[in-house]
Parts: sequence; C-alpha cells; structure tokens
Amino acid sequence: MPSSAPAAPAAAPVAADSVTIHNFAFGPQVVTIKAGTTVHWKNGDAEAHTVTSDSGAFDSPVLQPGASYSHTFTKPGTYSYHCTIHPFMTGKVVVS
Ligand SMILES: [Cu+2]
Repeated sequence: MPSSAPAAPAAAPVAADSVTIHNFAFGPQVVTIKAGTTVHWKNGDAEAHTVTSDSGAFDSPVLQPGASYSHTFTKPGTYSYHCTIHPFMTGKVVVS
C-alpha cells in the first residue's frame, strides 16, 4: 500500500446526526457532532453497505437496502469509517 494516497476532494463538514447512504456514498460525508450524540445511518441505496470504523471503534452489520444503524459517540475525536463491501466509500464523524 502506498503511504500517501492521492488527496480526495475535501468535503465540507456538516453539523448533523444523520447520514444517508445513497449512490455509493455517505452523505454528508463529514458530520460534526458533540460528544454524547447518536449518529444514525440509513441505507437509501438498492445495494447492501456497511458502516465500519477504520479503527474498530464501531462496525455495523451488513445493512440491506432500507436498513439503519446507529452509534453513540462518547469521546471527542475524528472517526473515519468506510464500507467493507465498497472500500472506496468513506466518511468521517468529527466529535467535539
Ligand atoms: Cu457499500
């Protein structure tokens, strides 16, 4: 694996606690929340996806179309995540 991947276009962080999976992307891609907030993901695609922390902090089961997943973030930090089925799908939760 190369140590530096090409920079992805910077996504503007959005203060939100819900993320919709649509068209093989997490939207908003970057959400900002306060510690103690529960973030809800909903799969609005016709494909199965997962919400999987890069660091193992959280991991959804396979979310079939229409399925939801939530995780409560108790500690400040930046949590990157991806879809294990489609690793090009990435998102971030920034907890303050
Ligand atoms: Cu996926």
